[in-house]
Amino acid sequence: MILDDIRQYLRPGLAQTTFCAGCGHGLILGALLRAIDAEKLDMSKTVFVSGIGCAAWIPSPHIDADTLHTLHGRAVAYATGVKLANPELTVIVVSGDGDLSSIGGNHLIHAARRGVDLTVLCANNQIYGMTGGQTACTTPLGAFTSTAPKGNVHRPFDLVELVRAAGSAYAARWPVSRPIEMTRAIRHALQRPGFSMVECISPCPTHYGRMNKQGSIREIHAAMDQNCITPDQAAELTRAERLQRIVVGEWIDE
Ligand SMILES: Cc1ncc(C[n+]2csc(CCOP(=O)(O)OP(=O)(O)O)c2C)c(N)n1
Ligand code: SF4
Ligand SMILES: [Mg+2]
Repeated sequence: MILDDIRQYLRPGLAQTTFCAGCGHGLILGALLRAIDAEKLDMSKTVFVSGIGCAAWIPSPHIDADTLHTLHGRAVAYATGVKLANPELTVIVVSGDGDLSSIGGNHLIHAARRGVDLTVLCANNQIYGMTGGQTACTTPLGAFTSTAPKGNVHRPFDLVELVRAAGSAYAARWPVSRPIEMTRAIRHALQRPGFSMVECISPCPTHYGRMNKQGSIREIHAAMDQNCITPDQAAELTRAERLQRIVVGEWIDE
């Protein structure tokens, strides 16, 4: 697909994005727009909802459609309201790991439990990027953050397992270094009625990368790619070992 095809979805007049150089969030925007184009979504009947954080800027201000940039942690609650008010709308939530699974964790699991017809993209950079790189509920064990200078002592949520256990019909996980798979997963999530979540693993070189000495963005992408394993490979590992890897794929629960 040529760039012009997805440029049509961008809000006119934007000179540049707000993301730092090397941030993965712009790649998630690209994957989302490619999925939207492939699915031929009617932008006049699509609403994008985000909370607060760098990831919340993925849809707003970039996408030329109705966007709700809401309170921190409340994106799923607003999205649920939009869907209930007008069930004909396609409602897409795009927000960060902190926004969706820390402060907003209850909204996420209960929307999954109720099967609210939403497509949720969680941009997981394993940290609170916007506010200075604090530990999140997704930060790996032992990782360095601005609030864990000696290494994080708490194990992270597995967000795919979390929403599946709550009742999500569809969940997927891909890093931004696998844009084709990520785009395909977003398409599948859009096609499926009920609650769907795609966890998009996204580097934050400014905070997480710097604090964990991850090197250049090229090295970060290479390491992310090497860290990916399939669910079959994950089955051979202990939970602690699994949480240090990126288990990629899609999980469909009818
Ligand atoms: C009620 C409330 N608490 C805290 C904040 C401060 N705050 C803004 S964004 C953010 C974390 C964002 O992290 P995440 O959703 O992971 O997005 P990222 O910036 O990492 O992409 C926090 C704690 C806030 N805006 N409102
Ligand atoms: S602080 Fe991190 S998450 Fe935020 S824009 Fe910069 S690289 Fe991206
Ligand atoms: Mg984050």
